[in-house]
Amino acid sequence: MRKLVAMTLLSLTVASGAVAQMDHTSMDHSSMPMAEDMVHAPATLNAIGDGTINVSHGPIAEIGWPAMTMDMPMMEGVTLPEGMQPGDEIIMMLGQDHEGMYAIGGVAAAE
Ligand SMILES: [Cu+2]
Repeated sequence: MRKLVAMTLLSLTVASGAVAQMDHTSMDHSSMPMAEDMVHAPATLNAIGDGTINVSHGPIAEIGWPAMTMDMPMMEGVTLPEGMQPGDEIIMMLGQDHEGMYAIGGVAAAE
């Protein structure tokens, strides 16, 4: 329990440091967006590629996308949860890169 509290305090410290950095006028737009800024959308995982995943998703109103099946690039360093495989229902977290292109910043198993 004591360890958990210490870890929570550490992550709060890191988070507030990140916020201070984001407020800076020379903000680096190529940095990975924070999870809470991402659009969360349910999808079916069809195939796992090299740095991409193929998904079928419904309409995503937040970003004006219709339902489609597509290859989505994954942001650098993003990996799938252990044991995830084609056919699984997922929640994809979409963020924009510095050119405004959407890419996957995180994947979670759908509940
Ligand atoms: Cu799509």
